[in-house]
Amino acid sequence: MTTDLEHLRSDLLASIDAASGLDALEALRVHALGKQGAITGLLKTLGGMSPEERQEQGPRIHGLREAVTAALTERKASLERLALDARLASETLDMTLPVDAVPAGSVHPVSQVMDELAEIFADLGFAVATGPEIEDDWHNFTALNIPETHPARAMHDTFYFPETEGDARKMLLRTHTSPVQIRTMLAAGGDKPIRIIAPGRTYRSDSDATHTPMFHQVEGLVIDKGITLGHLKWTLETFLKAFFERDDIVLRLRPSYFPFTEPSAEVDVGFSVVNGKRVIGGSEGWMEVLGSGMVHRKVIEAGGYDPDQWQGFAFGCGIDRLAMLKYGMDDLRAFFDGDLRWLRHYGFSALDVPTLSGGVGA
Ligand code: 2NM
Repeated sequence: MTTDLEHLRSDLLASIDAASGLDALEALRVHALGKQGAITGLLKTLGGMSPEERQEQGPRIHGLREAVTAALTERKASLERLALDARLASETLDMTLPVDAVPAGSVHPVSQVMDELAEIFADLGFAVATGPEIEDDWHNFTALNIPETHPARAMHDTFYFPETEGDARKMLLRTHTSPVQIRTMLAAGGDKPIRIIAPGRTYRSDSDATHTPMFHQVEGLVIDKGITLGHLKWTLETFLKAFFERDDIVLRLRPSYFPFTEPSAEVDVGFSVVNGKRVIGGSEGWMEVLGSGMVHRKVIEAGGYDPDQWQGFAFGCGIDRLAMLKYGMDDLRAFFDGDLRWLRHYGFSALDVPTLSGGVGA
């Protein structure tokens, strides 16, 4: 019996040591300690022994079980270590591989322009703010001085969600990024200045050669004490010069109407004609590119600020249109077709990070 146990022990320990993998090791565990296992069988014989015999064999069999259990645990850990090492060795990435060996995707012009906007406005002290695309009508309309009966609500061709039980709020796809400005003001708590741009997707039920149901907008908001139209005009002029990378940018502010600003101004920019195409800069004609104005006191109030102390200006424009003007694309619908030939032609390299020193359209 003693030599049988010794044999079993040395056989099992040798097999465990030699186990080639985790599956082989598991098979050994079942062979030794499973329901029908050799050691399990030995443990069962203890019941039929005389007390003296049990006193002698018990510790031996239990000792064997413990030794085999420990060997299994140790071998399992070392096999797992080996497997991990092998995986790490096979999954290494060669960081020195030249990037042109990798098939290149490209950055969509809309993404490129968004990066350029963030870069230019960061230089003027603006942070980028974002918010939900699914909004409620308070943040999208009411807070922006567009009440239920206001014709602008109808003008926005809003995509509404079906009403859900238990939710008094009307939910919709935001028709502009302005709700982000409201959320930013409310989060700021009414006692500190704000400088943000809010770029992102917006939605209106409108589809023709110059409108897609989803389009991209950027809006800007400055809230501070003593803000005037002069700040607005300088900011937009500085932005447009940086964005179009020309110094001969001429602005014309034309009185207009938006419910959320008072006074409101449409911003026209001078263009010239090069090879039959309009390009921004010069003064052969005017092109409307932005809407803007001084934030309406009701909107300042809805944002949790005291309009007798805090003023602000805001502006908005279409990113898709900005991209078309800057990069000479003339079909808006091609933007969202996902045609690889178009993307290869108009896309930007992921490595061309826009910087002011290198040119934002580098
Ligand atoms: C525009 C034109 C004029 C605008 C106003 C606001 C807010 F939230 F501050 F009131 N955000 N954006 C604004 C003003 C947008 O887009 C054509």
